[in-house]
Amino acid sequence: MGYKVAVVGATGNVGREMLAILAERNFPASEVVALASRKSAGTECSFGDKTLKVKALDHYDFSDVDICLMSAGGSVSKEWSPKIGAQGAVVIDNSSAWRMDPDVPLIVPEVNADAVAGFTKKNIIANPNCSTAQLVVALKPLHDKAKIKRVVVATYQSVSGAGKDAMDELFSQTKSVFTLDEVESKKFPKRIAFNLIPQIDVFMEDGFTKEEWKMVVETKKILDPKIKLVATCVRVPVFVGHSEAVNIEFENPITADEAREVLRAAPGCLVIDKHEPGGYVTPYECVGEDATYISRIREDGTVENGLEMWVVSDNLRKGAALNAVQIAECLINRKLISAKKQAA
Ligand code: 2RA
Repeated sequence: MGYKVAVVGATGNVGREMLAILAERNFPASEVVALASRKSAGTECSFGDKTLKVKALDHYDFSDVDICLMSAGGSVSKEWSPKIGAQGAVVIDNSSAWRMDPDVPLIVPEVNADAVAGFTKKNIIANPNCSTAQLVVALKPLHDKAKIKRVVVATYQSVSGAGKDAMDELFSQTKSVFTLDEVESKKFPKRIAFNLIPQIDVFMEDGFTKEEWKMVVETKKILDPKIKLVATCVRVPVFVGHSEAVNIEFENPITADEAREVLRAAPGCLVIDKHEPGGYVTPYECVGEDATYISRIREDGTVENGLEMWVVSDNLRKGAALNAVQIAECLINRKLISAKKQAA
């Protein structure tokens, strides 16, 4: 028995990663279809060692599709996820369109897998923002151990979070700097090569950006609404891999050693934390990996029950595509969906 899986947005950074991860993990698919806009229809994309012909979303019949992994942006999801869900396919959406909808579960399997059962209301499950996903994977074991009161996080987010064109811009700007050509910025408000931009997404009334707001509201929905969180999200000239400097205040005491111990045992976490040059993870090393890496764990003596840590993960994988595939696996493992077309 296999599941028919559709990947919508198959030609984007995350869509391509979804296809790669479905193949890598031998997902029990009877068929995988790659869908994208009419402009991309007819192009080819990889699915493991196979090549798929990209089909146009706008006339596709989802009536025999079991699972739809969607990474095509919020407006496409707003229009298409209800239609696809109404045809009986479970939509796992990577955009922000449905994350705060009370009838749509927002899921990171290592953190709140039980909530996935709520998908039946709209047949839609939301994937969190990439910077939220890696954060809650690291916070969850610590919250269970010593109850988190407040989190202050600064993120250092790679350009792949802004799409393929943004990666191309970093590449061309970096070259231009060396050839003294004019450095122009289209995908970012200012030049990104050898620079840092303290703005991801649009500014809100209160001076925070939407990316920073997402980290607050999504962490509350996934982990615990009582946790106070404030974020500063920064774009950095790195192609793939988001990094986060995290400061945590707990209700109860917890030492750095105790934190290291619970993190080492926690699902999805990999602690690399030696007090020596190179004894920590950098974005360069996380690319292509599934883990949420935690380094630089240390007590913060400036507050009661304080802790500092460094969290790094591949934003295209755990931050998006891997988490979506893991949600699909969770549905199957918990027997919450069955394949429409049983094996003959
Ligand atoms: C970014 N988290 O990094 C946002 C969306 N992927 O641009």
